Amino acid sequence: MNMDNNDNQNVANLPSLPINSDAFPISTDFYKTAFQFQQIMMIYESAIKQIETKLEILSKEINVNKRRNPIQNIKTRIKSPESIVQKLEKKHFPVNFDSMISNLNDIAGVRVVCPYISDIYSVKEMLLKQPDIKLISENDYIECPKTSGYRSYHIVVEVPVYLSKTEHNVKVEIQLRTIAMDFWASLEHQLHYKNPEEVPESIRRELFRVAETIAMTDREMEEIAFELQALDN
Ligand code: 0O2
Repeated sequence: MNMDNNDNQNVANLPSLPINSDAFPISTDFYKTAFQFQQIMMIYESAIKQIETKLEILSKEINVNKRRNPIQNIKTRIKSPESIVQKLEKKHFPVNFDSMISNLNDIAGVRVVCPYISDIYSVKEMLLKQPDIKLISENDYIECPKTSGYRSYHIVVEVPVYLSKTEHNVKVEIQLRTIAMDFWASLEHQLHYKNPEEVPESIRRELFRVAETIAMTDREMEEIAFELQALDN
């Protein structure tokens, strides 16, 4: 297959962009900034990969040894440029790369969904035991849920990323939750998390009540799992 021919065809088929190139000149500064941003994001993506692989290995090991999965699924995301700027502005930090790196802990995000509450704590312990993982902060929103009813275990860790010539300690925010907590948080996030002031108090109370019901169900499911485990032993 001739790659050049295909490339030419793609270029010919590109729709014309609704941009006036005189009004938006692509300067050398733009290229430098875009390149720098790309480099930084590549490092954050690598850090996410490291954490994801560590979690997958732990899950595999438990699956082989104990025939069960302590991790239901892992989702990862890099914060969008728009969200980065919004968060820096909201927190009154300067909007530049240095400020972004030192002030934001969740540019790289990993969400770990576990079947049971006890899995959250054991996965977290196993991960934090690893010598190249440094704990920066932790918030137990399971023991102390947020006023919204939100439950999850949050940790911010630093993991080394080795490039060809440099080494970087990169912050990654890890949110660990059960399937039930994830169900609630995902729907609640869509419903109103970004604009809480628009949500009537009655609906907030209702969402809080549902979060409590879900938390109770989580505990009951875990008790059933323990009882069944005891039967096996
Ligand atoms: P998104 O779109 O999910 O990324 P900070 O992270 O700096 O704002 P803090 O207090 O350290 O501040 O963070 P916190 O509250 O420990 O964790 C923030 C993240 O937790 C949020 O990220 C959400 O993902 C999640 N979260 C916190 N509270 C709620 C809640 O009430 N409902 C839901 N659904 N999610 C929540 P972002 O960046 O705000 O949003």
